Amino acid sequence: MKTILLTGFDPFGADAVNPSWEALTLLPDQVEGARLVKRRLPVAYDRVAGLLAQAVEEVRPDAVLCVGQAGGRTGLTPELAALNWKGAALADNDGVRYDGVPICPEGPAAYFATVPVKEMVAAIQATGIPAALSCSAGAYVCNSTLYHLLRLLEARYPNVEGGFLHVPYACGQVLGHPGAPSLPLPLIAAGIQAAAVAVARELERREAHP
Ligand code: PCA
Repeated sequence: MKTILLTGFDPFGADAVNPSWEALTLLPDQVEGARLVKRRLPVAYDRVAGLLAQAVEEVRPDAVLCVGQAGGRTGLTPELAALNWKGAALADNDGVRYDGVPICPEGPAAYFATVPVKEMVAAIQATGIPAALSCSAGAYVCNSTLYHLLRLLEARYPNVEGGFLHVPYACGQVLGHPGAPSLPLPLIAAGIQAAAVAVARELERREAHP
């Protein structure tokens, strides 16, 4: 049985909840082909790398899929890559703000996700939930999280797949964001589950045909 580490985030900005974590609490601990281990991360540029490294060391997963909120998106969006860049008008939950600087001055310009992003999109869409490939994770904490994750996996766990899935607002949040698109939380959870199953299938395929 494969193990997939799924992470979600604390709420940030003006929101009282973060659908990435709320949805993970609705997921079972096991899906077709994989055990799911869930962890919650702070929205903190300077702490996510250490916490992720700790979680990977402890869980020893076969794949890591981080999940975060992307308010304004209409569907679930696996991220293609992480850029070596951080900067946003909004400070993180520790009060840290970056103005557009490299995440890791000695690191590469970008890392591609190593989870099967196109298969994840297809698997989510097959459940009737909107999904599309995203070519930019932005420049806030989620992009930094994916960059740190992929850098860690490349250096220390080259057989572990890594990726990121952004999810839209959950319906309950849109009173605070008039006109913004949203999905019911159970559908966001079902989409994340479909993506995790696609990752598990890929892990099995890779094992059968290395
Ligand atoms: N979304 C933010 C950070 C935490 C989250 O859930 C982002 O997209 O960077």
